[in-house]
Amino acid sequence: MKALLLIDVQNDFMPGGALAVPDGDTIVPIINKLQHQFDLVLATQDWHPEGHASFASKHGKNVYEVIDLNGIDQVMWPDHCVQGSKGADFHPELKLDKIEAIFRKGTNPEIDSYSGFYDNAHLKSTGLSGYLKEKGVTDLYFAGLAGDFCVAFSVKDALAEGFAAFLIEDATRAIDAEGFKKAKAEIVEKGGTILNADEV
Ligand code: VGL
Ligand code: ZN
Repeated sequence: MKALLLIDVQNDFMPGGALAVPDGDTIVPIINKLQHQFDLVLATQDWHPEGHASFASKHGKNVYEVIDLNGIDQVMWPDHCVQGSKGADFHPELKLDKIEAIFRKGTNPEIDSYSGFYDNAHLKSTGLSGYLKEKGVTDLYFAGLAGDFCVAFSVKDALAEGFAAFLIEDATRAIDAEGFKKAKAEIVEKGGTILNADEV
């Protein structure tokens, strides 16, 4: 059974948003067209409390600086996807009618969570893996933002959880091209597949 997991298709990751991914909005029509090809469509939502530990403003740091946060490298992000804010909403054009469940992440104020499965220290599960297994999902397809962060981390966790994982490259955009290239190589090395929407 194959499922589509939409990662963080939220206003703050769109052009004009707080943590804009270049051309992030161009994936929305592609994702909308893709949805009917899947038995199950799910989404993640980055959902941070105010003053989250990943926010540069919290530490008086410069944005995009990397700090050590409890032993883990943490990029200092602009304040983004604050719970209940307009920036945390899904893109207004994203079709929502097929999305059966939304997994929120980044809610713990002390730790970031790029993956839809686990926080960055792999301490706490969102329950996504168990949900998918109960539904009988074997093949998991990924689209959304950002390719080099939350999408890549989710794909790698999916592979580690035993799912066949497929990254739909033209239905994602990255913050940093070089980082995304590295992430894709890692995904392929771990047994994942990179493909385009017309190959789904
Ligand atoms: C993301 C940075 C911080 C993402 C979320 O969705 O890729 N990136 N929070
Ligand atoms: Zn975030």
